[in-house]
Amino acid sequence: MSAELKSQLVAEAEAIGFDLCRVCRPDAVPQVPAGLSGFLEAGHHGQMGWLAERTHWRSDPATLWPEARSVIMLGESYTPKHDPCDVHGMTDRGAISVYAQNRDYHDIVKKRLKRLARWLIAQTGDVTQVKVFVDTAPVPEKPLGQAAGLGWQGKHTNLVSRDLGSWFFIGSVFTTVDLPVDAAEQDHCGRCRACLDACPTDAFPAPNQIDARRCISYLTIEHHGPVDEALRPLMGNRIYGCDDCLAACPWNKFAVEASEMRYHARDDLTAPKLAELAALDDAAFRTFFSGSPIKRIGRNRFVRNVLYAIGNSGDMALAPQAERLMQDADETVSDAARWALKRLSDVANGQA
Ligand code: B12
Ligand code: SF4
Ligand code: SF4
Repeated sequence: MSAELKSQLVAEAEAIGFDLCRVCRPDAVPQVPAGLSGFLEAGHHGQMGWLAERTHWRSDPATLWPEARSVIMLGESYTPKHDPCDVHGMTDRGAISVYAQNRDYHDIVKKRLKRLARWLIAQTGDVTQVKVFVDTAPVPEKPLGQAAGLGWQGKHTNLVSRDLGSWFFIGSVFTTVDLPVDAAEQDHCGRCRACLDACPTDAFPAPNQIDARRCISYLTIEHHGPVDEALRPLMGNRIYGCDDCLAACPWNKFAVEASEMRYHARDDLTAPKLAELAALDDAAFRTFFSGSPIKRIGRNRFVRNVLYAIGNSGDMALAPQAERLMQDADETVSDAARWALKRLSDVANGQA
């Protein structure tokens, strides 16, 4: 296929709203099987059992769809206007990670991927086949993104781009069209270790490796049931996801604010009041987080997270919220409420 189609594709991706568009072959990531099996054998996936399923596809995208000839890798910036770590000092407020402060990116990126896929079919004829993926499929998005040259897997394990820093989502279009490929990106971390040092829970056993069981993003979003008591104090006021390792990366200084307004923070989600969040019942939770990725974790897990933050706040004015939830019908919520009250009183008595 012609280089002309490729350059039209890149222009179309940009017109649709993507910031990066590059191409690799489906078999361009031979290192993934060893990395994935090391991660799984060490148990670093915790309760994310789905990562240990369909590993033949997650390890080798060429087997996911053998007819595919090219993988178009797309990057979409969500660089915030504000410093996401500012809220950590506001102990009566909760910290929600940047990607979740407004609309769910899965919906936005998927629509754009489908538009690009339709455009490709229109250019190349009905014989062209496409499949689009963002996040939820067994596709090793970061290694494929590096192979196509979107960025490199930094020591925090996510892709870093020289232009977009750490703040971008990844999507892919697998296609039967044989497109010219781009060069892979090289590692530009050098001796930097800012992300490793910034992690509040020491979740990196080594550079480029993460133990998700210690990661606040995993603990607040994926982990069900009570969180290990030793980790709760380290979570601070982070109630959904975590950005500390991303925010620490010096490459972010080249990132410009995202042009997609639906990623910029809702006013009521930049520093929401813990007292108000703890009061949400099921119906109010679903209304408040309509269209947000946070809705997916449900009221109980969310309120559990809010209670850990209340426990860490050192603010006795929040004690009545925890007291009220000690009788909650959900056992994980009532456990979190008891823990929060004890921690508040321990801190007040100088015992923590
Ligand atoms: C599972 C998952 C998580 C888990 C596990 C995180 C992880 N790093 O794997 C949890 C819940 C913790 C998580 C958190 C976050 N996630 Co997430 N997550 C995923 C998901 C669904 C799968 C990732 C995966 O396959 N992990 C398994 C491990 C084994 O894969 P890996 O990280 O590529 O690991 C490789 C290296 O460790 C390497 N390796 C192993 N040993 C060694 C040794 C050396 C020396 C080297 C060089 C390499 C190496 O081999 C492995 C295989 O290639 C992807 C979407 C997708 N389908 O890919 C999104 C994805 C990675 N997440 C994303 C985001 C945005 C986040 C958060 C920032 C959200 C937040 N703010 O809370 C955090 C960041 C935390 C972090 N530092 O990673 C984005 C990242 C975008 C980007 N620019 O890279 C993705 C791509 C979703 C998307 N479509 O945009 N996530
Ligand atoms: S997201 Fe937060 S807890 Fe997870 S590895 Fe990064 S800094 Fe550590
Ligand atoms: S903070 Fe430093 S080590 Fe971490 S990803 Fe960025 S450049 Fe690499």
